[in-house]
Amino acid sequence: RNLDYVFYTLAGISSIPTTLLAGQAQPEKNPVDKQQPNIIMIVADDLGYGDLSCYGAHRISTPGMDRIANEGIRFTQGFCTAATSTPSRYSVMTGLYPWTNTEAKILPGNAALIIDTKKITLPKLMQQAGYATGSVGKWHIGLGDGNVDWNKDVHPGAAEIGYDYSFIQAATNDRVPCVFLENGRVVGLDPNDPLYVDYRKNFPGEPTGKNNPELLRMHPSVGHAGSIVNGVPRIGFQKGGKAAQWKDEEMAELFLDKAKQFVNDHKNAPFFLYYGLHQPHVPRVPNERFVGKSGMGPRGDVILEADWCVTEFLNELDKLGLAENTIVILTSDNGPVLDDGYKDDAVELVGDHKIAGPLRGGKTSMFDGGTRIPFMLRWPAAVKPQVSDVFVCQMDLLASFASLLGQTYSDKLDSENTLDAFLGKSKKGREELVIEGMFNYAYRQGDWALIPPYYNPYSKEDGEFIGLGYGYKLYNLKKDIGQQENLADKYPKKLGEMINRFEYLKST
Ligand code: NG6
Ligand code: CA
Repeated sequence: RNLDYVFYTLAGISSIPTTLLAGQAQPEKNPVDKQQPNIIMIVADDLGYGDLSCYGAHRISTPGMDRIANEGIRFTQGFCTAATSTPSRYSVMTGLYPWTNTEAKILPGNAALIIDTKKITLPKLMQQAGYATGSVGKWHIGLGDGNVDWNKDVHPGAAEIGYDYSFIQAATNDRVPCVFLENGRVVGLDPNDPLYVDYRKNFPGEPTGKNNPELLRMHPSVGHAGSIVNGVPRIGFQKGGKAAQWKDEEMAELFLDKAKQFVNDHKNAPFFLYYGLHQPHVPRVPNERFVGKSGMGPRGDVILEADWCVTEFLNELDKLGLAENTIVILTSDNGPVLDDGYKDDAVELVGDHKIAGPLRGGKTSMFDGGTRIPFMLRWPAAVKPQVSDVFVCQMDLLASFASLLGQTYSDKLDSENTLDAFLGKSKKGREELVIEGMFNYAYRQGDWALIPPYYNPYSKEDGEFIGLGYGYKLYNLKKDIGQQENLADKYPKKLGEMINRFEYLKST
């Protein structure tokens, strides 16, 4: 592997110092295609733009994640497509906008796989390029056909969309089934104690968060009234499968071990790993080693735990000699939130920590806090450390990696090839993006953001945080990163153009 050559090529330097080529064969026409770096995508769950010290947090220190930023590119305008998990992850996997599939909304744990197994996906693209592919951690894009028997093989799932190996949680930390699936099979299930899952009604005689608060060690603030697993009430009901139930406080290390194992198993061939950290999504139950460590309660503690996982994982790449030619991306599936349904002191102890940094809103929001997320990429062999303010989106990784690996596909996707922006050698990223909030869509074009009128009679706060309300909102992000000054009346022409374009994009 001729890494120096790749570096100069990617940096756009066409004349290569001859010293670098001394004693080496002349590089072929397109050496980047042959380069085949390993690719790892670490996607945290609900991690905010302001949650990392490299993005300006000062009450919390995240040296593990910061290392990726310091040794690679930190994007200040990196976006996901949606302010909640399922639609956001759907876009990463498929390269499609979330509205291309009406099922791409926050899924229950027994929802069917929402990805068309006949179409190209990010992991399939990697397989096509000869990569071994693996998925570890949070999943949340559905499993099975909608009528799953959890005591048998669960298909279609990760394998059918392109993962050779998978060790995953079906949905979220707070949704049943609270078990792991390895290659489509529930791990550690005792055949004499079958597992049943239902989202409509409880199983007779089973305790729930609603009826048995005395059994809880963490209490809900809203919802989360279903089955109790590991002392924590969840969404939905499950029965049986006791031996397979997860322990929240062991989950981080377990996912880390599986991620490390996958890398070890494939250290001699190119691989793609999608590593879904489960933090800081609720319920926030850190390992005891992190309890109280942040001074901000469980939400801060689990961020430190996640950061430790990243540190350990990067150390493993060092140990295996893989760091140099491995692309590591770290990002989040949507913006941050404090109270997301459990009384875990997130609001009380946050102090002056700004979970979304200078951005307005957070998870579920049409303001930037919902979809502008931590986004960094490290590839020592080819990418110079830098901070980039180029507008990039996770959905574009599919087309961009296709370009990097010399792959093609016949499906028409929303994913755009912005490879040069991802690698820090171009200032040209995305020009526009439609953004999905929990309730509706917003539109970003250049420095401008448009939030169309939507009104929710049930919530007073939605205007402040989510962006609901009467009338159009128009912001200039460059001058007003916190989206405080609505310029809709001041720039009617700009507003009209943005509305037309937004309506057009949504209708195609
Ligand atoms: C909401 C849950 C929230 C979280 C979210 C999904 C309640 C009251 N709220 O419905 O706790 O689970 O769904 O988060 O139940 S996501 O990051 O996976 O999209
Ligand atoms: Ca999430």
